[in-house]
Amino acid sequence: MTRARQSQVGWSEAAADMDAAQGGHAMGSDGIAVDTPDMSKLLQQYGCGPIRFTGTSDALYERHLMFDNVADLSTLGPRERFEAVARSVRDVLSQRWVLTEQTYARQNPKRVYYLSMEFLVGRSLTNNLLNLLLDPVVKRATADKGLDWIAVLEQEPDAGLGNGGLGRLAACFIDSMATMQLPAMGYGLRYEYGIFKQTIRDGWQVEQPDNWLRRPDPWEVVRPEEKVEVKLGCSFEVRGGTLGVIVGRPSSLLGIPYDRPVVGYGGKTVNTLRLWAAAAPDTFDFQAFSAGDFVGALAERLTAESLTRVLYPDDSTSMGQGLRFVQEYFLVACSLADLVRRFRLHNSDQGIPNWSKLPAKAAIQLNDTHPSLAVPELMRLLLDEARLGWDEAWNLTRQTLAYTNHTLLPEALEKWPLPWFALLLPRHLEIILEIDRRLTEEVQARFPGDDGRVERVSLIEEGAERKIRMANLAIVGSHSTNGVAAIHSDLLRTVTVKDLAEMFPESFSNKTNGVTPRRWLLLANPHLARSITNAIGDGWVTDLGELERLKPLAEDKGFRDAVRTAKREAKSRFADWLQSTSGVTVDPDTIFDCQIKRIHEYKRQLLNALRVVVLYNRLRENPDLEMAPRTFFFAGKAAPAYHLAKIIIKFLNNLAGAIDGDPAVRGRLKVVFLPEYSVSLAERLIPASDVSNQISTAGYEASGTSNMKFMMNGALTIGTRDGATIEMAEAAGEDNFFMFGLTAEQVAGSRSWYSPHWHYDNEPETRAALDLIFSDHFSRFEPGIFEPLRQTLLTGGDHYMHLADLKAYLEADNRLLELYRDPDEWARKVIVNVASSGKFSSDRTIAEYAAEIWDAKPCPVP
Ligand code: 26V
Repeated sequence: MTRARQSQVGWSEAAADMDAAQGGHAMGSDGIAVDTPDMSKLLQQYGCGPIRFTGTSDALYERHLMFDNVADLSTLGPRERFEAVARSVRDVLSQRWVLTEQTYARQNPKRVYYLSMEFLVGRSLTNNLLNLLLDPVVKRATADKGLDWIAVLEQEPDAGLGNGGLGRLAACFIDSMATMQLPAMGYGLRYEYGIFKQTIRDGWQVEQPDNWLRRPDPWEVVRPEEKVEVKLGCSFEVRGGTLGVIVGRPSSLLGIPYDRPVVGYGGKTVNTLRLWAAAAPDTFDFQAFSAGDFVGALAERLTAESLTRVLYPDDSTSMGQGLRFVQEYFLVACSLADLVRRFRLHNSDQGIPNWSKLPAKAAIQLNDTHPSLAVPELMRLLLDEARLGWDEAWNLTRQTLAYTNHTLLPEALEKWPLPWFALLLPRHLEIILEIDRRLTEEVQARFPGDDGRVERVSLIEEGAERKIRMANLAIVGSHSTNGVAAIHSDLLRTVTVKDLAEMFPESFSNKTNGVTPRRWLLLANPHLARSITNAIGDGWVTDLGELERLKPLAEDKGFRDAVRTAKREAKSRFADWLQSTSGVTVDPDTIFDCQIKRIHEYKRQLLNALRVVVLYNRLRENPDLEMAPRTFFFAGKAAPAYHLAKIIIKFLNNLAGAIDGDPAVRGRLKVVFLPEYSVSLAERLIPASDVSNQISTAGYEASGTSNMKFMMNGALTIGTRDGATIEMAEAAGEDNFFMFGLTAEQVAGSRSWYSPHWHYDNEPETRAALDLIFSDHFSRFEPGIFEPLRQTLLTGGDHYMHLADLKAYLEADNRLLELYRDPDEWARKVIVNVASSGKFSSDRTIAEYAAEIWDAKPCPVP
């Protein structure tokens, strides 16, 4: 027994006893011990030198376990152990975190501020360990000590502070910015309830609240001393249980910052994700209270505190949108107050801020229009507080702000009723109207007589209720507007906001999305990552272009075998996990064919389902048909008010049930709907996938990002020419992709004459599949429930053109199955795909933003 080991015997005996009693969930009594030589070296590197690490009884972990809980250790379970581990990791990174901010304060570089209503970060423990390079050390230590590491990791809830791609992109971006040592900060909201938990009951989606902060979150650091005040033009009160507005009586809210560390790979830079929580100001109306109006006195406090209670699902177009509007302003007001305070601190001469330096010291990126109130808010600060003239304020505002568009869907483009501005933000309305007046003047001067253009460019949409067009506001008020994939940026510029693009051509650019290879390859797929590193070294982790060097290895049998083995490993791992957590059995020797993303008509999960029904029909008709056995995985959440999306989920579940119950196809086809799609589920499933479905109606998916994750992880893509999938196919070569279907141009061009009925009448397999659905084959005990599918696919005109693409999809699918019969050829294509995925690292994307939009440079922390 080592000295360290001896020293901790005593206090930990009780824990060991408890572990034995729990039946083998043996928690090493010393948890993540810090007594190994590597560990102390690393700790020194992270600046933890002054803390004494003489033995495991001194270990951070043990101290946290004991003193944070002040409890008998034998009563503590995996949750407390997770918290203690996470707090220890936070301790390890904290000096580096402080040093990062000190460095920025000293060097005063231009800072990047990423404003986003969503940050879908998922779990942090494994990611932080990985980026701190502590992963191997901790693994060894926990293995030595018999800690049930998996059980500990499973205690961490996903931080689900986003709906989908837009929120996950923000999370990948802050990882890349920290890794690239950019002085950057994420600003968002600290929702108490993230995206709802999805369960499936009788095939239907049921939403449950995601109270992810029920237990204390070990990562966040609350900084009450940096609170900010946010002023609104009206007050709120609760009357008879409903929220009422008191017009003309201004009120204020407090924004309390909660900081989370963002550890760059290598642990050199630790940036901050600052999430704001709303609170009532520290005033209490004692007069009202003593007069007996207890409810009235508390109402304001309650309404203030509910502002950041929940993340809005992205379909809630009407219901409760007023609160969303205030949330957006709250994010903007808190973040701008905070960054302006920082600016003043570092850029003043004898207490007088040098405002002309603002664009040289701050780049503010608006993640979609959600934070586009930043335009009038920054104007307000510069006009009313800094007392600048309009022209100077306007130039500084435009030079500091930049806007990213993430969707062309008209129903997703934000427009807020003008009366809401009048009520809540009267000064902002004044500013917006003045921006609009000047804009109109400019359009009239440049395009005399073109009234249509004036109307289209205007920040105000006329109608029964006048509305502010937030995209127009963001474009006009910033120096840069970008889309997120080449095709998307082109459509944005030439169709969606054509007139504005003609006025400000130099503002428009493309920045194709990317994903962080740390989380999505190194962490999620250790087997493949190891094979890659064995082949080309580990430079790819921070320079994904290095993967290019794998290309020649497509001809190397040894490497093909390694890649195949890694995939098999990941599939078994997934199958075991699925079996143990849900009782569902899947066979890793079948093709894993996946479509995982939010459920939306334009993403066409229904097209995929139709493909499955056709294959099912083929097998029923011809039982001897040779067809490689397949498992089709679906996962995704439907926005709670999106009725048809929920029917699609029900259909997928019924399809799964009917196929499971049909002996004719048993062992050959299986459909699995995985509930509760999340970052963590994606991390499990993507490495195990053979086939990635990216089949949106061309022109509708701005970019997609799961497409990139699949490619990096050695899945082959079957997809339409949409979003970034186009660029992925270009990078790998179309012969290594399975592309099919109408192009965006063809979709737009055939709208007027397209008839889904034609396909029903003329394509026997299409017709048979639809007939089977409408015969209630998949709804025997619920006749008629899929009638809405007939409406959307047939009688309603099939807006998303499922039937137009079905035949081509099946042909591409055939080519894919043909390839599968030749394992060597399949492995070759997999390798070429992985090797060609380098472009889709978010490091590349961030390098482009930094160089072309922000003019931001790394600021290394010594
Ligand atoms: C919002 C709404 C709101 C109203 C109803 C329909 C609807 C549909 C979608 C959305 C989300 C819009 C923003 C968004 O999440 N865009 C996604 O951004 C990703 C990151 O750039 C990109 O990869 C996805 O293609 C894009 O859909």
